[in-house]
Amino acid sequence: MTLITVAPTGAESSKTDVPALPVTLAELVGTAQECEALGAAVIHIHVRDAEAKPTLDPGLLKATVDAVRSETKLIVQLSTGGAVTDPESARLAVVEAGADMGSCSMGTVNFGDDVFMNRWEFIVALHQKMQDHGVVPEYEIFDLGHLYSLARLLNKYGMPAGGHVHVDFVLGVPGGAPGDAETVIAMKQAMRDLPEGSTFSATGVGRNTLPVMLAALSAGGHLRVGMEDTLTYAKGQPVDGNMQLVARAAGFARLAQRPPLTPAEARTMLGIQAR
Ligand code: KMH
Ligand code: ZN
Repeated sequence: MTLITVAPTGAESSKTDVPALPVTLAELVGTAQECEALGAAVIHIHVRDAEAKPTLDPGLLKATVDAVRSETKLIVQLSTGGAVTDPESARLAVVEAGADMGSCSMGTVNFGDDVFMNRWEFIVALHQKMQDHGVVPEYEIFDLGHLYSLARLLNKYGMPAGGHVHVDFVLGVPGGAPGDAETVIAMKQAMRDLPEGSTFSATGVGRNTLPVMLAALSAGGHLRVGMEDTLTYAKGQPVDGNMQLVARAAGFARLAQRPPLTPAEARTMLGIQAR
């Protein structure tokens, strides 16, 4: 069975450049419903403000969690990564918005021309705050060393809420690990220091999406897809919407005889309490 996470918006693309990007609450909820119907079980959310700019405004985050909860059964995962410009204090406050899950990036990485900063002390604070609030992390892995940092984190500070470790390989970021089959396998092997039963999903940015998806499926991994990572469906063909990417992932998962997990099944796997 395959866990499909949809990351519909991200913080990097602008609505002007990408009109199909869901940026309003209504657009996000509509996308969530359609992606759930197609096989997504988790939604990784970045919120936008009235000008469609990325924001970590606590009120908007809470309203978004509530709306997606009331209209879908999806597991709601808020991004604590935000945008590269977001301060640590605002990123830590995301944990209080009432989501089921939060992302937890495991190290600093060059991010195109920017730097996505994740100091060790910040990672520890985020991990501990999620433990305190019962928020289940998805550990974001941009490079091989991030897996060794995660093993160190768990050894020193204990298991996450829910008692299950789930990581997401984000591959092909300019500055991070490449998005190819060899890297998926290398990262899977580097999970040997994590607790028994830990699971991984993988996403390839841009043109890396297909090799990473196929490698992850064949290696027993799960999938993250969406317009946060991929804006082109095929060479010269812009993505119509997140639904197209989820439908393709669900199709590949079925072909691999590992059909999509329902949100309820995904809750069991990830150690998230039923609602
Ligand atoms: N927007 C990136 C700077 C996350 O959501 O936790 C960070 C990111 C990772 O997207
Ligand atoms: Zn994100």
